[in-house]
Amino acid sequence: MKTILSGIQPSGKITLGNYLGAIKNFVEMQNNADEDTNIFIFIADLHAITVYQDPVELRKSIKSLAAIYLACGLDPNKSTIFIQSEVKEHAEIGYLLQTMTYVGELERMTQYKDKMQKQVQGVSSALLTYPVLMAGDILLYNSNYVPVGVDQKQHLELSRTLAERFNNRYSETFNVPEPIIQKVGAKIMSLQDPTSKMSKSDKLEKASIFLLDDEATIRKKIASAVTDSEAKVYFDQENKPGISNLLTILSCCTLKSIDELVEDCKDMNYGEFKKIVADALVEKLMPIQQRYNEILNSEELDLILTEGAKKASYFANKTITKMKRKMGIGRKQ
Ligand code: AQP
Repeated sequence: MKTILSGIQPSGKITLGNYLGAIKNFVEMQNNADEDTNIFIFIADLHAITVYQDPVELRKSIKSLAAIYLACGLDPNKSTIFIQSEVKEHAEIGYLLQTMTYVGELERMTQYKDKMQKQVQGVSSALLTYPVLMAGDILLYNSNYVPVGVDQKQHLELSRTLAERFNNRYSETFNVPEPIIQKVGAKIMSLQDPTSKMSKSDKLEKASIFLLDDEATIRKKIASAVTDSEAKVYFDQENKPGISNLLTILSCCTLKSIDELVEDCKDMNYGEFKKIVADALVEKLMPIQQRYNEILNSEELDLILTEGAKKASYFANKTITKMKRKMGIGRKQ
């Protein structure tokens, strides 16, 4: 039996980066998985509150992300889809693992340092301990594989360390999880600053394509994407980050290789090239949006989430009971 697990935070509007770097990958893995594979995909609401979220907006974002998962092709008959906070063992394992994590291991995390810099006041302690909660998410289901974007690699490394530490300190309990990072699309960049990652929390609206952006907005954002002055389409991450990012997006949407696309687009000016990218995005995202609108207010969505939480809780409870027994806390069960 193999287990695959991943999740996304409902911390804002889901971006094209979240889709190409994560959700699209979840769906492919689900569709290629054999009968012997258990897949858990969750909505990481406990992670989202490491920075303040407006409660009304957060609740809307949770439901919206669930509908996006389904609209993108996650199938509740093949994947267990649930909300993290509805499986109470996530918070519990987070604490158990904190007791085995060193402060220094957390203070070195790049994402923590970045977010610290952006937030001048009121940095919560949960922002520091977030990677332990993430390790807990992974170990709770004894996951073997975790599909993530490249920005999560360092956090996944901590999950591996903690799995090994628990196994060595107590006895063999956890698989040591491996990240699955796809070759193209693992880091979609901001359209306005193509040297930094496209992010939900980017304050600049036109830096990100959101999965639910309408056609006109998508076209406008691609048209205003930052490029360079050379006016020649080819891939060079270092010297042409804007064009390289658009080529990556086009490759993910069309499933053509970057080399093939460079050949197709080499005689185009940037205006023509951007139109091709926008067309491909519209073609990819419009059917997803149509399904999203059908699913969002359906009763089915709630039923799927209730069923998912029930199934996830069953596995999570088994792990927590085993951990407590090995750690010597509570009464022996
Ligand atoms: N730009 C990106 N390119 C490729 N993959 C990405 N991911 C995020 N941005 C990109 C992947 O999406 C998954 C879910 O991410 P998350 O919501 O748990 O946290 P994040 O990485 O912090 O995402 P954001 O969009 O940057 O959110 P905020 O702004 O709230 O911090 C992960 O697998 C991630 O790699």
